[in-house]
Amino acid sequence: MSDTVVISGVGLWKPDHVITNDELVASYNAFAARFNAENLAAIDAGELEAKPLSSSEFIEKASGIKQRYAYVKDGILDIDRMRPRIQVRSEDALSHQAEIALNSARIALDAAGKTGADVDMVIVSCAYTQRSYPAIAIEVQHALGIEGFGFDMLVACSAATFALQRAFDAIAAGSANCVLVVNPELTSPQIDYTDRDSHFIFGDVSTAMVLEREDTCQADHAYRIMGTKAVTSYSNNIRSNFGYVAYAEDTDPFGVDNLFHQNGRKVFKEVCPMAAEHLKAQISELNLQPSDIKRWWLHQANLNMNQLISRRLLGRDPSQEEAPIVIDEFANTASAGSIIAFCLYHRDLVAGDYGVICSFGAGYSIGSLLVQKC
Ligand code: CO8
Repeated sequence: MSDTVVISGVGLWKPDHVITNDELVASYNAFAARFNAENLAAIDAGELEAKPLSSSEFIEKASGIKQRYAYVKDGILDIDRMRPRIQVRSEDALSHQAEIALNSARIALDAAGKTGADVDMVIVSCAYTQRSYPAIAIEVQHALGIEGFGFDMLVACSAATFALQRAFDAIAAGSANCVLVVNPELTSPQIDYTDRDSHFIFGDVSTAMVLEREDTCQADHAYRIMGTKAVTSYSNNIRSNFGYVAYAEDTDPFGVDNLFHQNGRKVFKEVCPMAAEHLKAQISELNLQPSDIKRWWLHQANLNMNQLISRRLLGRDPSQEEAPIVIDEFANTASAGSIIAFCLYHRDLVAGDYGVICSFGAGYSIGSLLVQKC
Protein backbone atom coordinates (compact mmCIF):
# COMPACT_ATOMS: atom_id res chain seq x y z
CA MET A 1 0.00 0.00 0.00
CA SER A 2 1.43 3.37 -1.03
CA ASP A 3 1.89 5.96 1.70
CA THR A 4 2.05 8.77 -0.86
CA VAL A 5 -0.95 11.11 -1.00
CA VAL A 6 -2.07 12.77 -4.23
CA ILE A 7 -4.48 15.43 -5.39
CA SER A 8 -6.31 13.46 -8.06
CA GLY A 9 -9.19 15.73 -9.07
CA VAL A 10 -10.03 19.42 -8.99
CA GLY A 11 -13.26 21.28 -9.64
CA LEU A 12 -14.05 24.96 -10.20
CA TRP A 13 -17.58 26.32 -10.34
CA LYS A 14 -18.31 29.98 -10.98
CA PRO A 15 -21.68 31.75 -10.78
CA ASP A 16 -23.50 32.94 -13.92
CA HIS A 17 -23.55 36.58 -12.82
CA VAL A 18 -20.68 39.02 -13.37
CA ILE A 19 -20.35 42.46 -11.79
CA THR A 20 -17.81 44.73 -13.49
CA ASN A 21 -15.91 47.48 -11.67
CA ASP A 22 -17.84 50.09 -13.63
CA GLU A 23 -21.21 48.65 -12.58
CA LEU A 24 -20.17 48.41 -8.93
CA VAL A 25 -18.68 51.90 -8.84
CA ALA A 26 -21.73 53.47 -10.55
CA SER A 27 -23.99 51.93 -7.92
CA TYR A 28 -21.74 52.86 -4.96
CA ASN A 29 -21.25 56.43 -6.23
CA ALA A 30 -25.02 56.89 -6.68
CA PHE A 31 -25.49 55.60 -3.11
CA ALA A 32 -22.76 57.93 -1.79
CA ALA A 33 -24.10 60.97 -3.68
CA ARG A 34 -27.59 60.42 -2.29
CA PHE A 35 -26.22 59.87 1.24
CA ASN A 36 -24.19 63.09 1.03
CA ALA A 37 -27.14 65.10 -0.32
CA GLU A 38 -29.50 63.76 2.34
CA ASN A 39 -26.99 64.50 5.11
CA LEU A 40 -25.63 67.78 3.78
CA ALA A 41 -26.37 69.80 6.93
CA ALA A 42 -24.74 67.27 9.27
CA ILE A 43 -21.73 66.92 6.96
CA ASP A 44 -21.32 70.72 6.74
CA ALA A 45 -21.57 70.95 10.54
CA GLY A 46 -18.79 68.35 10.87
CA GLU A 47 -21.10 65.90 12.63
CA LEU A 48 -20.95 63.30 9.86
CA GLU A 49 -18.29 62.32 7.35
CA ALA A 50 -19.19 62.60 3.69
CA LYS A 51 -18.99 59.34 1.77
CA PRO A 52 -16.02 59.56 -0.62
CA LEU A 53 -16.45 58.45 -4.22
CA SER A 54 -15.04 55.18 -5.58
CA SER A 55 -13.35 54.69 -8.95
CA SER A 56 -12.75 51.79 -11.35
CA GLU A 57 -9.25 53.10 -12.09
CA PHE A 58 -8.31 52.97 -8.39
CA ILE A 59 -9.73 49.48 -7.97
CA GLU A 60 -7.83 48.00 -10.90
CA LYS A 61 -4.56 49.79 -10.07
CA ALA A 62 -4.66 49.06 -6.31
CA SER A 63 -5.87 45.45 -6.54
CA GLY A 64 -5.76 44.08 -10.10
CA ILE A 65 -9.49 43.33 -9.91
CA LYS A 66 -11.54 43.96 -13.07
CA GLN A 67 -14.75 42.09 -12.19
CA ARG A 68 -16.20 39.55 -9.76
CA TYR A 69 -18.82 36.78 -9.89
CA ALA A 70 -21.95 36.95 -7.76
CA TYR A 71 -24.09 33.98 -6.74
CA VAL A 72 -27.07 36.37 -6.69
CA LYS A 73 -26.59 39.72 -8.43
CA ASP A 74 -30.09 40.99 -7.74
CA GLY A 75 -29.99 43.58 -4.94
CA ILE A 76 -26.23 44.25 -4.85
CA LEU A 77 -26.40 47.24 -7.22
CA ASP A 78 -29.77 48.49 -5.92
CA ILE A 79 -28.93 51.63 -3.90
CA ASP A 80 -31.97 51.03 -1.72
CA ARG A 81 -30.55 47.63 -0.69
CA MET A 82 -26.77 47.23 -1.34
CA ARG A 83 -26.69 43.50 -0.63
CA PRO A 84 -27.74 40.39 -2.58
CA ARG A 85 -31.38 39.37 -2.39
CA ILE A 86 -31.01 35.66 -1.56
CA GLN A 87 -34.22 33.65 -1.26
CA VAL A 88 -34.90 31.82 2.00
CA ARG A 89 -35.03 28.05 1.47
CA SER A 90 -36.96 25.61 3.63
CA GLU A 91 -35.07 23.25 5.93
CA ASP A 92 -35.99 20.40 3.59
CA ALA A 93 -34.38 22.05 0.56
CA LEU A 94 -30.70 21.99 -0.38
CA SER A 95 -28.99 24.99 1.21
CA HIS A 96 -27.43 27.65 -1.01
CA GLN A 97 -23.92 26.87 0.17
CA ALA A 98 -24.31 23.10 -0.22
CA GLU A 99 -25.60 23.75 -3.75
CA ILE A 100 -22.50 25.63 -4.85
CA ALA A 101 -20.29 23.15 -2.97
CA LEU A 102 -21.88 20.29 -4.91
CA ASN A 103 -21.37 22.12 -8.22
CA SER A 104 -17.59 22.08 -7.77
CA ALA A 105 -17.45 18.73 -5.89
CA ARG A 106 -19.05 16.88 -8.82
CA ILE A 107 -16.48 18.33 -11.26
CA ALA A 108 -13.61 17.31 -8.95
CA LEU A 109 -14.98 13.76 -8.50
CA ASP A 110 -15.34 13.37 -12.30
CA ALA A 111 -11.77 14.59 -12.83
CA ALA A 112 -10.53 12.03 -10.29
CA GLY A 113 -12.66 9.26 -11.83
CA LYS A 114 -14.41 8.74 -8.48
CA THR A 115 -17.97 8.65 -7.21
CA GLY A 116 -19.39 9.31 -3.78
CA ALA A 117 -18.95 5.60 -3.03
CA ASP A 118 -15.15 6.00 -3.18
CA VAL A 119 -15.01 8.90 -0.70
CA ASP A 120 -14.97 8.41 3.07
CA MET A 121 -14.35 11.93 4.41
CA VAL A 122 -15.70 15.36 3.42
CA ILE A 123 -14.33 18.71 4.56
CA VAL A 124 -16.19 21.90 3.70
CA SER A 125 -13.74 24.67 4.44
CA CYS A 126 -14.28 28.36 3.74
CA ALA A 127 -14.44 31.84 5.27
CA TYR A 128 -18.09 31.58 6.38
CA THR A 129 -20.69 28.86 6.62
CA GLN A 130 -24.30 29.92 6.25
CA ARG A 131 -25.35 28.12 9.45
CA SER A 132 -23.73 26.47 12.45
CA TYR A 133 -25.23 23.00 12.15
CA PRO A 134 -25.86 20.51 10.73
CA ALA A 135 -22.50 20.99 9.02
CA ILE A 136 -22.62 21.94 5.34
CA ALA A 137 -20.10 19.10 4.85
CA ILE A 138 -22.63 16.57 6.16
CA GLU A 139 -25.27 17.94 3.78
CA VAL A 140 -22.79 17.56 0.90
CA GLN A 141 -21.88 14.06 2.11
CA HIS A 142 -25.57 13.11 2.16
CA ALA A 143 -26.26 14.53 -1.32
CA LEU A 144 -23.34 12.57 -2.81
CA GLY A 145 -24.19 9.30 -1.03
CA ILE A 146 -20.87 9.23 0.82
CA GLU A 147 -20.42 6.85 3.75
CA GLY A 148 -18.04 8.05 6.43
CA PHE A 149 -17.88 11.47 8.01
CA GLY A 150 -17.70 15.17 7.25
CA PHE A 151 -17.08 18.43 9.07
CA ASP A 152 -16.84 22.16 8.42
CA MET A 153 -13.71 24.25 8.96
CA LEU A 154 -13.33 28.05 9.08
CA VAL A 155 -9.88 29.55 8.58
CA ALA A 156 -10.77 32.61 6.45
CA CYS A 157 -8.39 32.91 3.49
CA SER A 158 -6.40 29.83 4.51
CA ALA A 159 -9.44 27.58 4.84
CA ALA A 160 -8.62 25.64 1.66
CA THR A 161 -4.92 25.00 2.28
CA PHE A 162 -5.49 24.17 5.94
CA ALA A 163 -8.23 21.69 4.94
CA LEU A 164 -5.95 20.09 2.35
CA GLN A 165 -3.40 19.63 5.10
CA ARG A 166 -6.06 17.96 7.31
CA ALA A 167 -6.99 15.68 4.37
CA PHE A 168 -3.34 14.84 3.70
CA ASP A 169 -2.77 14.02 7.39
CA ALA A 170 -5.90 11.83 7.56
CA ILE A 171 -4.91 9.77 4.52
CA ALA A 172 -1.28 9.52 5.66
CA ALA A 173 -2.44 8.37 9.11
CA GLY A 174 -4.89 5.84 7.63
CA SER A 175 -8.04 7.39 9.12
CA ALA A 176 -9.38 8.08 5.59
CA ASN A 177 -8.72 6.69 2.12
CA CYS A 178 -10.26 9.31 -0.11
CA VAL A 179 -11.13 12.85 0.99
CA LEU A 180 -13.27 15.47 -0.72
CA VAL A 181 -12.30 19.04 0.23
CA VAL A 182 -14.76 21.75 -0.87
CA ASN A 183 -14.51 25.55 -0.60
CA PRO A 184 -17.91 27.12 -1.28
CA GLU A 185 -16.90 30.77 -0.88
CA LEU A 186 -20.20 32.63 -0.67
CA THR A 187 -18.61 35.97 0.26
CA SER A 188 -21.21 38.45 -1.09
CA PRO A 189 -23.55 38.31 1.94
CA GLN A 190 -20.68 39.55 4.21
CA ILE A 191 -19.60 42.53 2.10
CA ASP A 192 -20.46 46.08 3.06
CA TYR A 193 -21.28 47.39 -0.41
CA THR A 194 -21.68 50.88 1.14
CA ASP A 195 -18.00 50.97 2.15
CA ARG A 196 -15.71 52.42 -0.52
CA ASP A 197 -12.59 50.71 0.86
CA SER A 198 -13.94 47.16 0.64
CA HIS A 199 -16.96 47.12 -1.70
CA PHE A 200 -14.86 45.91 -4.64
CA ILE A 201 -12.71 43.22 -3.04
CA PHE A 202 -14.67 39.95 -3.03
CA GLY A 203 -16.41 37.53 -5.35
CA ASP A 204 -18.34 34.26 -5.05
CA VAL A 205 -17.05 30.90 -6.32
CA SER A 206 -16.71 27.27 -5.27
CA THR A 207 -13.69 24.98 -5.64
CA ALA A 208 -13.10 21.34 -4.73
CA MET A 209 -10.29 18.80 -4.61
CA VAL A 210 -10.15 15.01 -4.24
CA LEU A 211 -7.22 13.52 -2.31
CA GLU A 212 -6.32 9.83 -2.11
CA ARG A 213 -3.37 7.45 -1.90
CA GLU A 214 -1.27 7.29 -5.06
CA ASP A 215 -1.94 3.56 -5.53
CA THR A 216 -5.72 4.12 -5.90
CA CYS A 217 -5.33 7.12 -8.22
CA GLN A 218 -6.42 6.75 -11.85
CA ALA A 219 -6.44 10.40 -12.82
CA ASP A 220 -4.54 11.91 -15.76
CA HIS A 221 -3.30 14.98 -13.92
CA ALA A 222 -2.48 13.96 -10.36
CA TYR A 223 -0.13 15.81 -8.02
CA ARG A 224 1.85 14.11 -5.25
CA ILE A 225 1.87 16.09 -1.98
CA MET A 226 5.53 16.38 -0.94
CA GLY A 227 5.02 18.60 2.10
CA THR A 228 2.58 20.83 3.94
CA LYS A 229 3.16 23.87 6.13
CA ALA A 230 0.75 26.01 8.15
CA VAL A 231 1.29 28.95 10.46
CA THR A 232 -0.96 31.43 12.27
CA SER A 233 -0.11 34.68 14.03
CA TYR A 234 -2.81 36.76 15.75
CA SER A 235 -3.75 40.06 14.09
CA ASN A 236 -6.74 42.39 14.33
CA ASN A 237 -6.13 43.87 10.90
CA ILE A 238 -8.77 41.77 9.13
CA ARG A 239 -11.97 41.16 11.05
CA SER A 240 -15.52 39.94 10.72
CA ASN A 241 -17.36 40.18 14.06
CA PHE A 242 -20.61 38.63 12.91
CA GLY A 243 -21.54 35.82 15.24
CA TYR A 244 -24.15 34.18 17.41
CA VAL A 245 -23.27 36.13 20.59
CA ALA A 246 -24.78 39.30 19.04
CA TYR A 247 -28.21 38.02 20.13
CA ALA A 248 -27.14 38.08 23.78
CA GLU A 249 -25.05 41.24 23.49
CA ASP A 250 -28.08 43.18 22.24
CA THR A 251 -25.96 44.36 19.31
CA ASP A 252 -27.16 44.50 15.73
CA PRO A 253 -25.99 41.27 14.14
CA PHE A 254 -26.36 42.97 10.76
CA GLY A 255 -24.53 46.17 11.75
CA VAL A 256 -21.73 47.22 9.41
CA ASP A 257 -19.15 46.75 12.20
CA ASN A 258 -19.98 43.06 12.01
CA LEU A 259 -19.21 42.78 8.30
CA PHE A 260 -15.77 42.29 6.75
CA HIS A 261 -13.40 45.19 7.44
CA GLN A 262 -9.64 45.54 7.36
CA ASN A 263 -6.61 47.76 7.45
CA GLY A 264 -5.55 46.75 3.96
CA ARG A 265 -2.29 48.72 3.93
CA LYS A 266 -1.04 47.07 7.13
CA VAL A 267 -2.11 43.64 5.89
CA PHE A 268 -0.18 44.24 2.69
CA LYS A 269 2.98 45.31 4.52
CA GLU A 270 2.92 42.61 7.18
CA VAL A 271 1.72 39.58 5.24
CA CYS A 272 3.95 39.84 2.13
CA PRO A 273 7.26 39.27 3.97
CA MET A 274 5.66 36.56 6.15
CA ALA A 275 4.39 34.70 3.08
CA ALA A 276 7.71 34.95 1.20
CA GLU A 277 9.68 33.65 4.21
CA HIS A 278 7.13 30.88 4.76
CA LEU A 279 7.47 29.72 1.15
CA LYS A 280 11.27 29.82 1.21
CA ALA A 281 11.26 27.77 4.43
CA GLN A 282 8.82 25.24 2.99
CA ILE A 283 10.77 24.48 -0.18
CA SER A 284 14.13 24.44 1.63
CA GLU A 285 12.80 21.57 3.76
CA LEU A 286 13.08 19.51 0.55
CA ASN A 287 16.40 21.14 -0.40
CA LEU A 288 14.72 23.01 -3.25
CA GLN A 289 15.40 26.55 -4.46
CA PRO A 290 12.72 28.94 -5.78
CA SER A 291 14.14 28.34 -9.28
CA ASP A 292 13.25 24.62 -8.91
CA ILE A 293 9.53 25.47 -8.63
CA LYS A 294 7.75 25.43 -11.96
CA ARG A 295 4.53 27.06 -10.72
CA TRP A 296 3.36 29.15 -7.77
CA TRP A 297 -0.39 28.92 -7.27
CA LEU A 298 -0.60 31.90 -4.90
CA HIS A 299 -3.49 33.29 -2.89
CA GLN A 300 -5.39 35.92 -4.88
CA ALA A 301 -6.04 38.92 -2.63
CA ASN A 302 -4.14 41.57 -4.52
CA LEU A 303 -2.13 41.56 -7.74
CA ASN A 304 0.57 43.83 -6.31
CA MET A 305 0.93 41.55 -3.27
CA ASN A 306 1.53 38.53 -5.50
CA GLN A 307 4.07 40.42 -7.57
CA LEU A 308 5.93 41.53 -4.45
CA ILE A 309 6.00 38.01 -2.99
CA SER A 310 7.13 36.54 -6.32
CA ARG A 311 9.88 39.15 -6.61
CA ARG A 312 11.10 38.26 -3.11
CA LEU A 313 11.21 34.60 -4.15
CA LEU A 314 12.55 34.85 -7.70
CA GLY A 315 14.39 38.16 -7.65
CA ARG A 316 12.39 39.27 -10.69
CA ASP A 317 8.82 39.61 -11.97
CA PRO A 318 7.12 36.24 -12.54
CA SER A 319 5.44 35.28 -15.81
CA GLN A 320 1.75 34.30 -15.90
CA GLU A 321 2.93 30.66 -16.35
CA GLU A 322 5.12 30.85 -13.22
CA ALA A 323 2.60 32.56 -10.92
CA PRO A 324 -0.83 32.66 -12.56
CA ILE A 325 -3.10 35.61 -11.74
CA VAL A 326 -6.84 35.02 -11.63
CA ILE A 327 -7.87 37.93 -9.40
CA ASP A 328 -8.65 40.07 -12.47
CA GLU A 329 -11.56 37.77 -13.38
CA PHE A 330 -12.60 36.42 -9.97
CA ALA A 331 -11.59 39.17 -7.45
CA ASN A 332 -10.64 37.91 -3.97
CA THR A 333 -12.56 34.68 -3.37
CA ALA A 334 -11.23 34.17 0.19
CA SER A 335 -9.69 30.69 0.46
CA ALA A 336 -10.54 29.59 -3.08
CA GLY A 337 -8.11 31.92 -4.90
CA SER A 338 -5.03 29.67 -5.02
CA ILE A 339 -7.25 26.67 -5.80
CA ILE A 340 -8.83 28.50 -8.76
CA ALA A 341 -5.31 29.24 -10.03
CA PHE A 342 -4.45 25.53 -9.63
CA CYS A 343 -7.67 24.42 -11.37
CA LEU A 344 -7.00 26.65 -14.39
CA TYR A 345 -3.22 26.16 -14.62
CA HIS A 346 -2.14 22.62 -13.73
CA ARG A 347 -2.62 20.40 -16.77
CA ASP A 348 0.45 21.53 -18.71
CA LEU A 349 3.09 20.56 -16.11
CA VAL A 350 4.99 17.32 -16.80
CA ALA A 351 5.90 14.43 -14.50
CA GLY A 352 8.46 15.52 -11.91
CA ASP A 353 7.62 19.25 -12.07
CA TYR A 354 7.24 20.95 -8.68
CA GLY A 355 4.63 23.52 -7.72
CA VAL A 356 3.45 25.27 -4.57
CA ILE A 357 -0.12 26.09 -3.53
CA CYS A 358 -0.18 28.91 -0.96
CA SER A 359 -2.76 31.03 0.89
CA PHE A 360 -2.33 34.03 3.20
CA GLY A 361 -4.83 36.24 4.97
CA ALA A 362 -6.98 36.82 8.01
CA GLY A 363 -5.80 35.44 11.33
CA TYR A 364 -3.09 36.00 10.11
CA SER A 365 -2.86 32.57 8.55
CA ILE A 366 -0.53 31.13 5.92
CA GLY A 367 -0.89 27.63 4.49
CA SER A 368 1.03 25.91 1.73
CA LEU A 369 1.50 22.58 -0.02
CA LEU A 370 4.51 21.57 -2.06
CA VAL A 371 3.33 19.25 -4.84
CA GLN A 372 4.93 17.29 -7.68
CA LYS A 373 3.22 16.22 -10.91
CA CYS A 374 2.88 12.41 -10.99
N1 CO8 B 1 -11.88 54.21 -4.94
C1 CO8 B 1 -11.06 55.29 -4.93
N2 CO8 B 1 -10.19 55.54 -3.95
C2 CO8 B 1 -10.12 54.68 -2.92
C3 CO8 B 1 -10.94 53.52 -2.87
C4 CO8 B 1 -11.85 53.31 -3.91
N3 CO8 B 1 -12.67 52.24 -3.96
N4 CO8 B 1 -10.64 52.84 -1.75
C5 CO8 B 1 -9.69 53.53 -1.12
N5 CO8 B 1 -9.38 54.64 -1.82
C6 CO8 B 1 -8.40 55.69 -1.47
C7 CO8 B 1 -8.08 55.68 0.01
O1 CO8 B 1 -9.04 56.38 0.78
C8 CO8 B 1 -6.73 56.36 0.02
O2 CO8 B 1 -6.91 57.74 -0.07
P1 CO8 B 1 -5.91 58.75 0.73
O3 CO8 B 1 -4.54 58.45 0.16
O4 CO8 B 1 -6.44 60.08 0.39
O5 CO8 B 1 -6.01 58.36 2.17
C9 CO8 B 1 -6.10 55.89 -1.27
O6 CO8 B 1 -7.18 55.47 -2.10
C10 CO8 B 1 -5.17 54.74 -1.05
O7 CO8 B 1 -5.81 53.79 -0.17
P2 CO8 B 1 -5.08 52.57 0.41
O8 CO8 B 1 -3.73 52.96 0.95
O9 CO8 B 1 -6.02 51.84 1.33
O10 CO8 B 1 -4.91 51.72 -0.93
P3 CO8 B 1 -4.02 50.49 -1.19
O11 CO8 B 1 -3.09 50.84 -2.28
O12 CO8 B 1 -3.46 49.92 0.07
O13 CO8 B 1 -5.09 49.45 -1.72
C11 CO8 B 1 -6.19 47.46 -0.91
C12 CO8 B 1 -6.13 49.00 -0.87
C13 CO8 B 1 -6.57 47.05 -2.32
C14 CO8 B 1 -7.24 47.00 0.07
C15 CO8 B 1 -4.81 46.90 -0.54
O14 CO8 B 1 -4.30 47.48 0.62
C16 CO8 B 1 -4.85 45.39 -0.33
O15 CO8 B 1 -5.31 44.62 -1.13
N6 CO8 B 1 -4.28 44.93 0.77
C17 CO8 B 1 -4.22 43.49 1.08
C18 CO8 B 1 -5.39 43.15 1.82
C19 CO8 B 1 -5.61 41.69 1.98
O16 CO8 B 1 -4.95 40.84 1.47
N7 CO8 B 1 -6.60 41.44 2.71
C20 CO8 B 1 -7.04 40.12 2.91
C21 CO8 B 1 -8.47 40.20 2.90
S1 CO8 B 1 -9.33 38.74 2.75
C22 CO8 B 1 -9.06 37.68 4.04
O17 CO8 B 1 -8.08 37.66 4.65
C23 CO8 B 1 -10.12 36.76 4.44
C24 CO8 B 1 -11.43 37.29 4.59
C25 CO8 B 1 -12.33 36.36 4.02
C26 CO8 B 1 -13.64 36.58 3.58
C27 CO8 B 1 -14.28 37.79 3.31
C28 CO8 B 1 -15.63 37.68 2.72
C29 CO8 B 1 -16.41 38.94 2.69
